[in-house]
Amino acid sequence: MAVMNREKVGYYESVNIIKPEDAAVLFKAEGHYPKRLRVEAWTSYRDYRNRKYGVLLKDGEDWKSNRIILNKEVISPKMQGNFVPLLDEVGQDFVARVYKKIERSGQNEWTTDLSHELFKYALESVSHVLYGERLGLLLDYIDPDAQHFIDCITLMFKTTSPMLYLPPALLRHTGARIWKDHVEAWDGIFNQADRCIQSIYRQLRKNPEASGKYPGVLASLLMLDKLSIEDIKASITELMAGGVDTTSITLLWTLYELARHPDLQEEIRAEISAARIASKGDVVQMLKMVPLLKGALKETLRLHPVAVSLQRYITEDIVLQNYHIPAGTLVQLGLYAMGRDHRIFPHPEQYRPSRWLRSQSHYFRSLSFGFGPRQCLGRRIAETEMQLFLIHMLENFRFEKQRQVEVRSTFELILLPEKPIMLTIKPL
Ligand code: HEM
Ligand code: 2DC
Repeated sequence: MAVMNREKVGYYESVNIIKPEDAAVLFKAEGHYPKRLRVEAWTSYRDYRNRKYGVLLKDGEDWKSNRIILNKEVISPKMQGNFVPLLDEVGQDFVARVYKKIERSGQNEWTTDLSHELFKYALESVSHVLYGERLGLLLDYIDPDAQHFIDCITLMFKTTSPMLYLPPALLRHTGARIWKDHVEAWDGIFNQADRCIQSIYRQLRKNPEASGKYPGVLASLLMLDKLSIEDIKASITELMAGGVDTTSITLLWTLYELARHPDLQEEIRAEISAARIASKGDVVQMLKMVPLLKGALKETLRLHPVAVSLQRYITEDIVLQNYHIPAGTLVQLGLYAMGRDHRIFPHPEQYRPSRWLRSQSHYFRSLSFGFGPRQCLGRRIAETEMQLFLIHMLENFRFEKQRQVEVRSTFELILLPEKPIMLTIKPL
């Protein structure tokens, strides 16, 4: 396999790399306003509907000034303490829901494709953090609007990928189905997010004094009064939409791997039990005592990354493998390829969370959430939400898989399992 190559896909040209040493050079040359590949379908929709770009789609100084304010409320370690109780509550409710499903099955176990339940868990979690309120998605009755929102996100991703290679402007003018579906999907996403945002906004106007309780990201941003309402809306919508398929699919892959590795599942369960006892009810403390669990999530994302690649337009000339690459070039780091390269990860086909423990060097190898100031804004929420989910689930259930068939990934803008993953869940 070539270590580096130039390619022209559709209408953009890029240099592709996979080695950690090259990644280090790339990220040193990303400049003050790191810029990734522009997803034209997403910007076209906003231009078409006259909606503002959020932090995902902004660039330059506008991106930086918004991102700095959002960082404080969304990704700073200080916020972890506020998010933990909110996410912990959702995790507990999910466990209760699984017990109910097991009871109803009448067989003391539940065999299922968990993906739809996980979508609801993820949306409930991110909404609790953003709005400080529960949507109630883990109850028996599902709000059709919430279900529609979830379906719209899936459709939005699915319709984006063909448009990476066909200019949306062209599709729009020829009235193509794919563009229409894409617009419908984003309309559904924005309508639902607008409803949630409006409801919090009205409550805040009626009852402006702080109650002492953490009010959620949206209310914090509104009270801070440093971003315009339109900027806040745009980024909150992106956070809400970005918070569903990403974490739910990663959790599904993790349960799949743990079901295939029962001894490892037991080892992580033991780590969790010990951490539960040692932390004496302090959940924030507990999260600092589960390195193998965190390694499992990194290992899942190594083999099953959400983003197939990271990209940057470099702002200065660089040299990679003796090739001179001029400023302005789009450089793509193949995350999926890197995660499966034996020169970078010995025995890459093996799921081995222990390779992420402190004893080893991880120099530019842990890049699933991107890197630097442009890395995933939802990272802290995602990590906390996934860790708490696995803690609660492993404390209560054992996960098994019927046949040992390899499930591969398919590309629908993000990487997804190519077929349903069936798991059997049993009470411990
Ligand atoms: C950006 C991965 C979950 C919101 C990104 C990027 C990656 C990524 C690779 C690009 C980073 C870069 O270019 O360096 C993931 C993974 C997730 C996850 C692996 C979970 C397993 C989430 C969640 C949210 C979210 C839960 C929202 C709560 C965003 C946003 C950006 C982003 C807003 C754009 C940030 C910017 O451009 O400044 N994510 N993500 N992500 N993600 Fe995530
Ligand atoms: C897809 O060639 C493949 O986190 C393209 O939560 C290059 C590319 C560009 C941007 C990447 C995208 C890929 C995959 C999905 C990512 C996206 C940036 C953010 C987005 C990685 C690698 C994602 C899933 C966000 C989505 C938020 C949105 C729904 C509001």
